[in-house]
Amino acid sequence: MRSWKRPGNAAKNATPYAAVEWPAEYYRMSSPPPIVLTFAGSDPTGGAGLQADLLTLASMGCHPLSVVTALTVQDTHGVAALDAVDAARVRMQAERLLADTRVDAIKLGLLGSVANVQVVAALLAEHAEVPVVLDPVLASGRGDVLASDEVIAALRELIVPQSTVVTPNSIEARRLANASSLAQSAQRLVERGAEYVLVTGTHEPGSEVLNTLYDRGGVVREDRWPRLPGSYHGSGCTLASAVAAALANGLGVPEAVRDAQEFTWQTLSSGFRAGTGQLIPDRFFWARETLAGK
Ligand code: PXL
Repeated sequence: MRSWKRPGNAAKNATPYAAVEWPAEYYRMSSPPPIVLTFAGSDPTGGAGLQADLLTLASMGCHPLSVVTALTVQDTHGVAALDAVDAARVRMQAERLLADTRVDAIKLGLLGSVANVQVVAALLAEHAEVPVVLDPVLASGRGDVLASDEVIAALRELIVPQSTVVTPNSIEARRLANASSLAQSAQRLVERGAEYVLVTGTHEPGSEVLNTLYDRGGVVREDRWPRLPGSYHGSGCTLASAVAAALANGLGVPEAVRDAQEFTWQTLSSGFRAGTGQLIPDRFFWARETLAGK
């Protein structure tokens, strides 16, 4: 297993962080970092949503640009309120950034309304060369509803066809594709135009979590992970952002998916209790490990 540690760099060994190796492709000390644009809802807990994306992208050596699509009120127990940002404001935020800054990958999380989905779809069409990772946020891991049937239909029709990788959990895969088996769900999403579909298996039974990457030809890779005992807030956002970060760092999709799973599993196994509810994934586990001399 690849270890996620801060880059070894002899010139920087004076800092307490610098003792260990980091995969070179994730951290180029002398060139500007890859840039990833995320469209996401704010989660004030820092567990999921926009804040999860920013932490993950930064930890994986990218500079994050962000467009806020929704505001939530929540704690580590659940979502108390959700308001979509006005679609014209979403468009303005994104247009300013895209006119000014090169973007190496785009990550989509909670979009909040059909109008926002339409705005994002139009922007993607104008920037078709940029890889797109779609996390189809339909509900939180705890079951809070985060997308209406109309939003789900709009994602299916307008965003899935423009996605490089869609990263549904098994519940989202079935709902997004209107299918019962996971393989059939993935196939339908690919038929709709998604290049790859990564279905995660956290919600399926078993002592291991099976994540499966599909493309037009069927299964591309299967990865099994020991099931962790905790309940985590933000694992899906972390995984999708990690895929986007790895793509922005120049990896192909199967390799990006492998590294993203490994990164995410480590954030979960280092998860911590911030509030009294779900655990928060530690996107900077490697910095704390290094500081602790592990
Ligand atoms: O975990 C999905 C998710 C995404 N985005 C926001 C969220 C959540 C889950 O609660 O609040 C803003």
